[in-house]
Amino acid sequence: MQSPFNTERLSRELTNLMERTRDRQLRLAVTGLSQAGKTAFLTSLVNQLRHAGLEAQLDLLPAAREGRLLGAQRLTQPDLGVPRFPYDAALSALNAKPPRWPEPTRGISELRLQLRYRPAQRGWLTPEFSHLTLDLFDYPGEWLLDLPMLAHDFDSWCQAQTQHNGVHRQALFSAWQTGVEQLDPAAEADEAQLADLAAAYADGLKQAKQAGFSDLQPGRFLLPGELDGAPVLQFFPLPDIELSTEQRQALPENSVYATLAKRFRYYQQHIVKPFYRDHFRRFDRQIVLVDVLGALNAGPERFEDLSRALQQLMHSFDYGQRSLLTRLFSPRIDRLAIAATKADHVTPDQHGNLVRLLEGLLAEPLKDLRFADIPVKALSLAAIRATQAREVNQQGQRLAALYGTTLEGEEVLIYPGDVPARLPDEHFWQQQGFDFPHFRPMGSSHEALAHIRMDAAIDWLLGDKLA
Ligand SMILES: Nc1nc2c(ncn2[C@@H]2O[C@H](COP(=O)(O)OP(=O)(O)OP(=O)(O)O)[C@@H](O)[C@H]2O)c(=O)[nH]1
Ligand SMILES: [Mg+2]
Repeated sequence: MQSPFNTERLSRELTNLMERTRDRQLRLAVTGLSQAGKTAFLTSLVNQLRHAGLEAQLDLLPAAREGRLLGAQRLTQPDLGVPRFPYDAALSALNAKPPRWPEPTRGISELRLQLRYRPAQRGWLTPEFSHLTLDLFDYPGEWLLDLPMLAHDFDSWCQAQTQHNGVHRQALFSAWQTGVEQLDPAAEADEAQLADLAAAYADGLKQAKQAGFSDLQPGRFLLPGELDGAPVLQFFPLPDIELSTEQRQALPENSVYATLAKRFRYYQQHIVKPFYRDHFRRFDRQIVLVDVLGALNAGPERFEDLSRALQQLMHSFDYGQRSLLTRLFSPRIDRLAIAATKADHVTPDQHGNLVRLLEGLLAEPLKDLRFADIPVKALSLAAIRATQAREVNQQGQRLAALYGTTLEGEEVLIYPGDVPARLPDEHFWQQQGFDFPHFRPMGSSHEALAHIRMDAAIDWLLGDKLA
């Protein structure tokens, strides 16, 4: 009879044990532009994990389905100088009467969770319970689009910013445009004039945000925080400068051009870089959230604008060796998810198309990710489901519909429209309306938050660590 203490088995057990102790920490970056659904996703993620093993619906997460995931506790976060992610405030809003969505995020926050689970396979040395520490952070989406700014110098940034030629968007910047056209880049800088023009530019950005545009830089102009009024926020792009590179560089330091270029560089070095160094320096897994449906609802110019903003963003997050982020901060990431959020705004039969549309929107970055051999999963989800899928009978036909309560408190039963399976063309915009209201969250009191495919997202992002 073979002795159970053979060396091969012992060494296997030891390797297993070492892996268990080493790999038990994960930093997850939740990325998405302003209003993409980051805070809702994080709130739901924490909520589902805390209710795992109880009433959370996590059938697509094997550790939960098999009853091995026992729950999650909040731990003291590593960085004591950063506010804690306001999970309780978010839940109070969702459970208020009437329920409200959590507030838009105005600053950075962090959360450390400890997940407790029973390993799937037990050996001699495997403990009965294991833990996984999950580090999460939240920030205003406005700040994320500053990352692509690091790839520019002042001249190329000016060019990129003044290429937006959609009529609606241009109209929002008309006050700034009129002022900047009269500005001579070679003239001596007048502080008050630059401050006024910067304020007009910031105003254009704020209006563009209100109007549903996504491609908005610099992000701190929208949410300046403690930098409000500081000269570092008093710059803007200069359109169509009719000077050669040599002529520009020869301009005196106190010229309009040199002053704006200096502030641009200061913004890059002292605002953008530290934000990325401190928070995106290291993460293991990433989920990119995109409000595809919101853009579809807002029409062709907004949709184009979202597409442009995403291309830029994903280009900066490109994980190949030469990418900007890799060169600057060398994060190591081994898995990525892209998700179309707020999928509860369309009927379930449209979810397949929604994923295909998301893949179409991110086609170029997806190619790069494949080339870099980083596994990617595309899905549609609703972190906090606000509608119920129903069927209605119309002239003997059963049709899919959504039931929910609008933000104004009106109960509605609607069919919001068909999601195109590929990037919409002119025909789509002309022929097919797409229209849905914003829904009020349903409230959950003591239960886990209702969701769509949060379990699939959790499984992809950390399921393998709970094996
Ligand atoms: N129906 C529905 N609406 C959602 C869902 N998630 C987010 N929303 C809506 O989208 C809005 C923005 O979501 P947030 O999670 O605050 O977005 P964010 O990415 O954190 O935005 P910033 O903090 O501004 O960067 C919410 O106020 C809701 O109106 C969802 O799962 N379902
Ligand atoms: Mg937020």
